[in-house]
Formats: sequence, structure tokens, C-alpha cells
Amino acid sequence: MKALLLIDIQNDFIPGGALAVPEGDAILPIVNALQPHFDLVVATQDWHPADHKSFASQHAVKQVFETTQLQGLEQVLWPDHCVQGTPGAEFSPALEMNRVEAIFRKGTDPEIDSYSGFFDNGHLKSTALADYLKGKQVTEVYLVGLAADYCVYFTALDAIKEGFTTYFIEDATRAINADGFAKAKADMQAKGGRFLQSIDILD
Ligand code: VGL
Ligand code: ZN
Repeated sequence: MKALLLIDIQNDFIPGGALAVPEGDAILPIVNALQPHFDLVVATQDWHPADHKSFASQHAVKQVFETTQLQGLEQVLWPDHCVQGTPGAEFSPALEMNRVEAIFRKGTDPEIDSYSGFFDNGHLKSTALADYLKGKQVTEVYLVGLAADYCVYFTALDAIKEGFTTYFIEDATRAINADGFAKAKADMQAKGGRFLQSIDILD
């Protein structure tokens, strides 16, 4: 079975949002067109408490996009984003949600960030996404969403580690930083990730 994973397609990651990914809205028609081509569609949702430690606002003397240490890991400090219950945390109103069978929330622990849809950044706690997919006989996962160089990237790495054949649909993602994405892509390819364009599935 093939699953399409919609990663963090939320208002705060779309132009106008608190942590807008350049051209993030350009993926919406592509993601909607792709959905009927899959056996299963699942979404992840970045879902932070207001005092999440990945927010620069929670650290004295730190600026947005600087880094710090959190739980022994390097942490980029983000603008406040995807705060539970706020409009920025909602899925884009332009995203088709009727086919989405399940939503996996992440980033709920204030002490640690969670880029991957499978695990927190320290790999301490699972979201149960892998078990859910395996329970549905999924062997191939296809990734779309935001941001290509953070949450889609880290979800891809964990999908590979979990044994899924992992496809990254490049034109259905956008990155926060182009150089960061170039490195992420090389890393994913080295680890067995496969890269596709939406046309390869839609035609
Ligand atoms: C993301 C930074 C912080 C993402 C989430 O969805 O890529 N990036 N939180
Ligand atoms: Zn976040």
C-alpha cells in the first residue's frame, strides 16, 4: 500500500503566516491533485504549546533564527508558530482534508522540538505514525508539504529508518532555505530516499 503524507501544511508556514515558507502556497493545488492517487492519506500537524522552547520568545537575549542547545541538541530558535488552538496552527483552508484518514500532532512537549512526523528530535518518543502505517500494510510513503529542509526532510529520514520505501515529491514541497535543502537532498539520496516530481504520478 502507498501512503501520501501531508507534512505541516498549516497557515503559519504559508505566506502571511508566522514562519512563512517562500512559495509555500504553490504546493496546494499539486497536493490536492495527488491525493486521489494514493491508498491512504495522512497529515501531520505542528502543534506547540505557547511556551514551547523552540520559540526565540522563550529565551532571553536570543534572536529569531539563532541557535541554542536544547536537550543536548542544536536547536534553531523560531518565531512563535503553530500554537495550539490558534489560526496559524490550522491546516490551510485551501488544503483538501476529506481524504485525510488520520492526523498526527507533534511538537507538543514544550521541552523538545519535533521536526519528524515519527519521533521528536531526540528520538525519545514516537508519535505512533510508523505503527499506524505498518498496521495498514503501507510499504511506500510519499512525502509532500512544508518545510522541505526541516519537517519533510526529518520525516523522510525516519521513514527510511523505519523501512518504508520513501519518495520525496519535490515540486510538492518548498524549503525555508535553498542551501539547507541542497544538503538535505544529498543526505536523503545517500540514505536511499527517492526523488520524484508530481507529474511522474499524475500523468
Ligand atoms: C517546521 C520549523 C519549526 C516545519 C516546524 O514544519 O518544517 N519548521 N517547526
Ligand atoms: Zn514547529
